[in-house]
Order: sequence, then structure tokens, then C-alpha cells
Amino acid sequence: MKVLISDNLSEKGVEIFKKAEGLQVDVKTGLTPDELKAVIKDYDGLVIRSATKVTAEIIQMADKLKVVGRAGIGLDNVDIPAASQRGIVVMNTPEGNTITTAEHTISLLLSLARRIPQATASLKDQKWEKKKFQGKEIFNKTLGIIGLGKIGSIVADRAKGLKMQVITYDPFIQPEILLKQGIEPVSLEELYQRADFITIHTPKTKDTLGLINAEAISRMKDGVMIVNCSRGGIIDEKALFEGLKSGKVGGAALDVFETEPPGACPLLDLENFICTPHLGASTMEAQENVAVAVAEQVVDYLLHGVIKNAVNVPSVSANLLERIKPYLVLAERLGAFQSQILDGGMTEVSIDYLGDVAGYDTKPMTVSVLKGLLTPILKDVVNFVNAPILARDRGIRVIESKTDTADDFLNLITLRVKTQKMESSISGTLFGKYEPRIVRLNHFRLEAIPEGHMLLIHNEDKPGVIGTIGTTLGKHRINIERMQVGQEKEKGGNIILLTTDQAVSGPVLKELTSLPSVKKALLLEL
Ligand code: 9EZ
Repeated sequence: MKVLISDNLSEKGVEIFKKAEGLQVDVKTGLTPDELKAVIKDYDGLVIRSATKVTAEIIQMADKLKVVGRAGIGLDNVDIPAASQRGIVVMNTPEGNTITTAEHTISLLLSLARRIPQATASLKDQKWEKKKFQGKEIFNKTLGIIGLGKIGSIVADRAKGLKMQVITYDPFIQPEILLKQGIEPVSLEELYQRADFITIHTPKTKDTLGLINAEAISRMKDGVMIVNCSRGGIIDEKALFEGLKSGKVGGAALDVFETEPPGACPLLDLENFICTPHLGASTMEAQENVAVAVAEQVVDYLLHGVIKNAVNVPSVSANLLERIKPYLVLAERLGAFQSQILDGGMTEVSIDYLGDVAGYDTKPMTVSVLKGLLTPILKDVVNFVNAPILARDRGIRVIESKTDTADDFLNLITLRVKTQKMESSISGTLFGKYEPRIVRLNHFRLEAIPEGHMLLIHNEDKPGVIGTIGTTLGKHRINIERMQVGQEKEKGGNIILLTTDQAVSGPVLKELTSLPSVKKALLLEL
């Protein structure tokens, strides 16, 4: 079998392929899309970092391809649905560069406090400006960490070693878990009020995009210093510019930008702004870690059929997979749907398997539910191996039960989730052998295909409401493909579930929400 490495991969990873008996490896970097298209048909495995774009067009030509391995986390450059459709396993290596990124954060924090980049530039310019570059100690200062996943936790640990006071905000981790780690959980408001330094370690999601905007900055301490080594766009660059210019923000360090490279970004002209060109994961150690991990994973899959860290296939034998795949799809969709309508961090997930489905090994289905639940909030780091671990790390209790009969359905999966603020339940079944359907959402009975761009609207039960919704969407040239309406008697309202032909943008969603009879509108991507 043949493996193509199409991006620069640390030599230690290449060595693992060379030593693997039965595999032939080619390293061809810098291929154009057309060149890749021409050669891909010969390969069983493809190993990439972030440069190679694995588009549907490439996948179309990849007659033998069984696995795409990404050395690193981000999978923006892989068309995962297209790969799934052809049965190609897509893997990443979510653990390999956490320490490196955390260390970069600490480096930028200290560089900000002591203005090391500016002082270096000054001295190289033959100046000796001791007064100008008086810095700040970080000892006993308060560090506010937003997002306490793998990287945020390591930053917290290192900062405590430097004797900082660490406070954190993470809406998806139970406070007890943070307290056990010796970290003080606070509200976002309190974090803004108390932190001398703020660092962000969340993925980019609909909740975190533009999180640090002008309004957020206005609530922070005067002279606050801000670091971002997570994703570009979580800090609004224009708001940051204004904050730095007025002195409200004492300093800022970015490793990531709204667009990369940032081009003629005005931040680059500010004296109290420092930056690096997305170097968070760029160390020899991290690149070796991810190269070795991806090589081992791809070899294990091609030679032994063992799937690890796959984002589109659960880690079960091919034989079992064949039989339970439709249930796995259903389970993941139920989780993804539920996750996007929840408010607050999950505390408990209980899954009931009823009817035929209860006759199978349901563990992989539970993993699929958890992957579906966590992916909208944690994005690329979630895969079919770590989903249960990520749930446990966040203090989420998982309960499974089985019942032989399912009343009206031959098979039914019911998912109940509790958060700090609410409870919600959703049920789904398979129509025929393969077709997933949502048949119940809380008290609402329906028959919806969990697929594509969806809108969930709560509205007052009055004539004409559906018309105004249709008109609003139509005005923006958004087509409604499917619609389900149900009554929520106990709340005196209706609930409408729509599938649209394209994603509804933020402004259009606002317009819908401001319609007189619409109480709430939520976007769902499945
Ligand atoms: C942080 C978040 C959401 C957030 C999102 C995710 C870990 N994490 N934290 C601040 N995935 C809203 C405000």
C-alpha cells in the first residue's frame, strides 16, 4: 500500500512510515491542486498538515484512498462530509501541541509585561531607553483564563508556578471540576472586572466569535493586558485597536488574526501591540509529537484496521460498524441537535435505547451522542476516541439504559440532557433501515430529517406568523426546504422547525427574532 505525505512532516514521522512493512511512502510537498489530483489515485493514505487542501474534487479522484491523517488539530482544509461519503477515515492528533501552545501564551504574557519585543527593537536601533521600558511584575497579579480545556489548564498550571492568581471562565465545565484543580471559577463579568491579564483558550464557535468586543473591553480593568493564542476573530481587532489606542488596554499580544496573514492591519502600527505569525504550535517538539502520532495512527489503520482519533468514524470493528452505522449517525445527529439548543453547561446526559437498537452493543452509540454533543462547543478537538474523556473532564455524568420495547416505534433513542439552567429531551428513530428522523423534541411530536441548515423557532400561536417568517427569509433569498409545526400547549406557543437551503446569517436571525410573534429563534447546523 502507498502513502503520500503532501505537507512538511517532521522526519520522525516519515521514518515510521519507512519502517512499516507493507507500506511505501512518498514525500511530495508543494503540489498544486491539479498535481495532487493527478497523483492521488495511486494512494491508500494521505498525510497532511494545514497546507494541502483535501477538497471534494481531490476526494473524487482518490480511488484507493482509505485514510487522511492530519498532523495537528485543525481540519478546515479537509472536506469531511465528502471523505465520509467515500468511506475515507479522517484522523487528527488533538493532543500533540497543547504544551507548546500553552508555553507560547506564557512567553507572550511575559513579553507584554516587560515589553521585550519593543525593547529589543529599540536597542537594535542603537538606543538605550531604560526609563521608557519599565515593565510590570506578574507576581500576585490576576490572570483571567477564558476556556479551561487542555491548553487553558496548562496555562493555569504554569501561571500558578509564576505565583499569579488564576481565575477562569468556562461555561462548559462544572465548577467543582475547576475547584478540584485549585482554580477559581468566576462569571465572565467578574473575570473582566478582576483580571490584570486575560488570555483566551476557546475554539472559534458562534458563541466566541467577537467575544472580546468594545463592550467587553469597556468592562475590563484599565490597563488590562490581553493575549490570544487560540483562534483569530475571537478578539474584534477594531475594538482592540481602539482599546490600545486610548490606553484602556495596556497591551495586547496576538498569535492569531482575523485573516492570516493580516496584511495592512492597523494594530501592527501600535507601540503597545506585539505579535507572532501563528507560532503557537511551532516547536520542534510539537511538530515531532504530531508527526509521530499521525504516522502511528495511519500505519495502525492501513495495516491493522485500528481506528484512532478519527473524526468521522467510531473506533469499532468494521464488522460491527457495518451493522450499527445508521444508529451511530442517528446518535451523533441527536447529540449535535440537542447541543445547539441547550443553554448552560451540561451536567448530566442520559440516553435510553429502546426496541431493536437495545439488542446491539450501544457503547459506540453513546460515544457518538457525546461526540455530537461536544463538537458544536469544542470543535476539532473532539473525536470518537476522546469524546467520553472530554465529557468526564467537564464533569458531565453519562447514564445509559436499555428497554426492549419502544411503544410506537421499532427502535428509539431518547437523549435527555440537564444543564445548570435547563433540561431538554430529544428522541430519534430510524425509518426503514437507514433514515434518521427526530420524532420528539420535549413535548413536541414531529418527523424531521436531522440534516443541513436548520432553524428552530418558538413563536406565539397566532395566525399569520408562519407567513411573516417565510417572507423574511424570502426577502433574503433563503429558501425553505422543509417545515414542521407543532404546538407547545403548556407554553401557549408554537414551535417551528425549518430546513433552509443555505445558512441563515446573524443579521437575518436578528430580524427573525425581532418579528412581533417570534419569541426565540435558534440556528442549527447538522
Ligand atoms: C467562552 C465560551 C463561550 C466558551 C466556548 C467554549 C470552552 N469554551 N468557552 C466565553 N467552547 C462564551 C463565552
